[in-house]
Amino acid sequence: MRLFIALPMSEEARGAILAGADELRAKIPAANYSRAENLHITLAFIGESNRVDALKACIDEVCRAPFTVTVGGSGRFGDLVWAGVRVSPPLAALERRLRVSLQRAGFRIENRPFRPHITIAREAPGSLLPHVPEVTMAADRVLLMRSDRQNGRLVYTPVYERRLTDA
Ligand code: 2AM
Repeated sequence: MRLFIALPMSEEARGAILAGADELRAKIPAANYSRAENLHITLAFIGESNRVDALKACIDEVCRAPFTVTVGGSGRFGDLVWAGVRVSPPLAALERRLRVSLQRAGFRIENRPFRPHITIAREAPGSLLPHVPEVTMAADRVLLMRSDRQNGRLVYTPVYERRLTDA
């Protein structure tokens, strides 16, 4: 199965991003918009794997105290439009611990710089960007997600959830 590890959105952050998506949809209706329930921040892309227990162990090993994440603003990777995520020290540290742990466990994780984002739309040509208000949310859960294409739609299903706790 196709897997990735992500932080979920708070409802307030989801609302801010959907407002940006609606603004963009009015101008670029033909783009491929992320469904509301699919919005997330990817921490690590695993790709095809069935090593779920090893992935759970990596997640358990790297999760520490909860922190906050600020989302807002927007940008593009070509035709992909994203909402921004501020890179704070605890977010960068979590991503780095996770990458190291996954690589040690034998997963092939690319060493590209971490550019956290929330994909709003794919196949959105041009240079228009939506306004996405700034929202600060709690990062208190890490999810192992499975990605499937069902009838042409991307469906993400949580496989494992780990809470970030002070304990
Ligand atoms: P994207 O939204 O910028 O495409 C599930 O595919 C998640 O993993 C998406 O958030 C996707 O980012 C991210 N991802 C990172 N690297 C990927 C890759 N090589 N192929 C597919 N998705 C990738």
